[in-house]
Amino acid sequence: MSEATENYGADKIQVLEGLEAVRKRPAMYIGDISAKGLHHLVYEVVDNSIDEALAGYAHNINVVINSDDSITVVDDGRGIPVDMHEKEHKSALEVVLTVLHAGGKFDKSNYKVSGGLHGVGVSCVNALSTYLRAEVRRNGHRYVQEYSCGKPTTALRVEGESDTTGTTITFKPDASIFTVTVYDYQTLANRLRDLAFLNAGITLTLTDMREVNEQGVPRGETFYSEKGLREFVEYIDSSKDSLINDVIDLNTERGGIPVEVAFTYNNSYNENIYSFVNNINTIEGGTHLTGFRRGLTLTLKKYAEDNNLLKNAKVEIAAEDFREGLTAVISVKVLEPQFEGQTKTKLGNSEVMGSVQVAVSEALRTYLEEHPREAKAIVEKVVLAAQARQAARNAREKVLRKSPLWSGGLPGKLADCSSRTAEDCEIFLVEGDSAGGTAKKGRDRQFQAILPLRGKILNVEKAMEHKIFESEEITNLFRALRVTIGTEDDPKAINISKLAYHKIIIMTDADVDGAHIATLLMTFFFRRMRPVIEQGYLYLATPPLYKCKCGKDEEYCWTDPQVQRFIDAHAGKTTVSRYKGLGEMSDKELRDTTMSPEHRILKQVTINDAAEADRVFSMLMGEDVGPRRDFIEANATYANIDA
Ligand code: 0RA
Repeated sequence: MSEATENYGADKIQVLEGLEAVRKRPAMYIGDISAKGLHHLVYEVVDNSIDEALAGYAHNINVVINSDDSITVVDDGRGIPVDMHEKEHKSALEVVLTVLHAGGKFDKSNYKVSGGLHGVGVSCVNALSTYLRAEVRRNGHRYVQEYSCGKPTTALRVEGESDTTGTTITFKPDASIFTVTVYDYQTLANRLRDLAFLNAGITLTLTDMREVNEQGVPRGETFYSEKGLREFVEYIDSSKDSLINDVIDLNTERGGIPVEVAFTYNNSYNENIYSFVNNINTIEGGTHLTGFRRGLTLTLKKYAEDNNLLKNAKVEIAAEDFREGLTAVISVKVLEPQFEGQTKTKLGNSEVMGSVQVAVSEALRTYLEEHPREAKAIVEKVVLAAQARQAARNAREKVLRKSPLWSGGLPGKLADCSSRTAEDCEIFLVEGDSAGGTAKKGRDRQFQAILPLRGKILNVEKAMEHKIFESEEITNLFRALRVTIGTEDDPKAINISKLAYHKIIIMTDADVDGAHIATLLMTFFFRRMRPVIEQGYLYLATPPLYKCKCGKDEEYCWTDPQVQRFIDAHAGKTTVSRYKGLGEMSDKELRDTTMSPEHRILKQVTINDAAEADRVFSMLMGEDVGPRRDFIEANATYANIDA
């Protein structure tokens, strides 16, 4: 191709079009424009620094949430090159920041294995930010360039000297694009913690300048792991009762694919496997997960048979029995990953399956041979799981014979709505019969259904499988939602295809008991109906805490500053009454504040980090009181709980 001026012009237009396209259809590049996409911008920038660390050059990555909700990411790598890029007639830095997918162009070493979910690069972050400032420390200088909406607003300039190297990117997400522009500390902390475990030896810090204490110290944390996945597994299981007091781990390369795995067994009934490809959480699993499962099952089975440990089992052992109480983290690095599935988080590369299976089989076989006591404990747990599965099947069949879930038999306490279009329908799970009665009067019966729940539901974190089918509150819940559980080959399989409501709203009192009931219900959905959460159907209602009154003027308030604003805005005598229970409200008040779509505030329950959610639920619902109290105290100011 010739380098004629028209061509140069055409090139330039194409470059502009690239980033314009990102601004026009941001969701195509970063997934969505809600809180998820907003946080994704940070991951995109951090991933570039992680790559620099994996290449062996950066050791520290600092993320700062600035007081205006802009973000600064600092690393101590080599610094993004600033020399002129011949074809583009601009600096390499500018190409990285303004050309889509430009990241790979410079890296001859092929080290780029980390990468955001969409792997779109830092140019997308630039396109979606009203302001971006890049500082590069390199060649003894400190270079700076600024941008707005993806376009440079200044030339690259030397601001001073530097005796260190590295890159600092500050960006302010465009509020005209994102529906949410406030960063959530915990969401970023969870991701940085994962990254620290997944990339042993790198130090990551998070600092929140929006929350500075009286001593002038901002909220913050440092994440560092020396042993990587082994410590990740220990962290996830920290509130669980361990079965073997050991983490089995491996870090190897098979068929050119780096494979890292760590796993252990605890005394719970849950299977807990987290898998990552190039540091991306593959929520839908894929070939690496299948390889792990096969390696685990075949190796354990062979060991048990060879050592004559199954002779007293008297039940058939299924693949899932080998995974009860298992906690595992799998991390592979794949050069050209193929992502499939609904959310593009399922690894498709078939060659990965064998690599993981062989690596796991070898490491596990060695472990079992060298640890006969632990091996025996694991096999005994597997046999117990098989027996419990059989008992659960019997209990389920007994319940279903009495009143089949599929017969359309709805629980007597359910006040159903008239619409049959699930997308339009809502069900309120209400604490107590009295609040249930108020809610029935206050609802719009066209699309709102009410199911009152008596007191505290079964804690599924501690209960055995068969207890779940014997609990009336829980079977009522399954029936009301029209969700069925268990098939011939998978007793835990959940079928939500006939789910009658696309909003399931937990409505409890704004006090400690209410919070406990909401947590029990969330635990239940998390452990037993996770697809309901994953598809965005689970919500928490937020009843107001106060009612302010001055003459005829009335206002419901949720926070102290809101109350103060009401008082400040009214010259006369104002009365502030405090609502504690839903039962204290009239049906009209409950409708106007908490139930009607026009006025209510619903909080959607999401799982942005399943490993952290698992750890928190195990801790909140487990036996150990100490960590639970610490957690509630640490989070009381962030949650709206009236403790
Ligand atoms: C390509 C080449 C080189 C550095 C980087 C990329 C780089 C990118 C980012 C993004 C954030 N932090 C970063 N640090 C480095 C260096 C090539 C060389 O020095 O030879």
